[in-house]
Amino acid sequence: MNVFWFIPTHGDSRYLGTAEGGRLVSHDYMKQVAVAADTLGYDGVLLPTGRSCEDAWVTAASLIGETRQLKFLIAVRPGLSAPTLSARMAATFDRLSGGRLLVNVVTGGDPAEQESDGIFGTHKERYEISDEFLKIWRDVLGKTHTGGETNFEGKHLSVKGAKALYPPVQAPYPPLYFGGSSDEAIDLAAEQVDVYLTWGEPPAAVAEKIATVRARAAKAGRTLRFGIRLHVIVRETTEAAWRAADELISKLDDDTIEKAQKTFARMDSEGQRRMAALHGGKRDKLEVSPNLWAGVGLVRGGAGTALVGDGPTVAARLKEYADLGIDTFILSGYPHLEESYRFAELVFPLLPRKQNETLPGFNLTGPFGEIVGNTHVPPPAAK
Ligand code: FMN
Repeated sequence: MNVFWFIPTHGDSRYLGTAEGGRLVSHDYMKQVAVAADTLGYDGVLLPTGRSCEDAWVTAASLIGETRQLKFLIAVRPGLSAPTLSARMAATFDRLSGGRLLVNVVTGGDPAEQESDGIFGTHKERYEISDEFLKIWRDVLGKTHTGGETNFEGKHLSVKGAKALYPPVQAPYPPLYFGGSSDEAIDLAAEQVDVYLTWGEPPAAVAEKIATVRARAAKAGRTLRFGIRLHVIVRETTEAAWRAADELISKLDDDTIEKAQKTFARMDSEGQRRMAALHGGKRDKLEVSPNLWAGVGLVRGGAGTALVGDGPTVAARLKEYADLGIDTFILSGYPHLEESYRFAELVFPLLPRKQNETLPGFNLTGPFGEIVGNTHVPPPAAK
């Protein structure tokens, strides 16, 4: 299992839908979250993209020197930048970070936001652009190792004699992750990306999606890996976890929910439609599958579900997804700093994953905990 955390570049909250307990997401704060994820042994962090986020490339670049092993899964919207520029940025980032770049290709699902960025095509046309973008991007980076130029003439994008001179550390290029649930998205994933990501739908729906993507990839002679994006609310007891879920939306009023749902309804993202359909904007039936809670999606776009429970329960639910073929879990919790610790303490020991032995602290002998009476080390925790 690969376990990732999340850099909250669009804000961090203690209670959803209100500024109460909200937190300034400064560079210092993002650094704290990144350093926590790095030292706790998370494999990477996701940085989203969009007009509500601090820029993912700039933010991630500012965190390279603060971290040692953490990978940066940077969201990139094709259409917003030239594929050659994006390829060169990827090569530079991969070189400067010693091979710690992963790219999350996201076409974007809000026409209003896209138009505000000068992208006026339909959903289908946006995916055509993503397809052409990736063909150029992959070819340009591939040729940094072998030499040669890229010539491509597409419906939307064309380049002549394109090249990048400095190869990325990872060959042929940093792994491509991808999120999107529409038919066009699945075709694109099947043909061009390495890891298909889904938001946290119930296991039966995820199983269906995986089967569809696998079958289409097989037609293209390819195999993909799979990942899932979920929030987590984990506490020492399942009762306490459900109380924490209720608290998270305890200051959220109905007007705010309605406003958010109206915005989601104008989007043309199939993935967003599937997320919103889980709760229909109503608070009364938020446990949409055992321990899977859709409360976050009442106001948050995109990833809208959380696994709720004590450590063993959440670990068991994650293993359920793993059994379906998911190997990468991109998690988050509010607030992101404290919850990164909470999840690592309560769930990491229960997951089938290798501890990174190069991490600071790994070789300390422990047991951990403050010395008792200046003399005795505290007894080991009961298992
Ligand atoms: N869209 C963004 O604009 N920015 C993001 O950072 C972003 N991150 C995503 C992360 C995951 C795990 C997934 C599954 C999707 C993400 N998306 C993001 C949504 C994609 O842009 C997707 O292309 C969009 O929902 C429309 O595609 P669809 O109609 O194929 O679902």
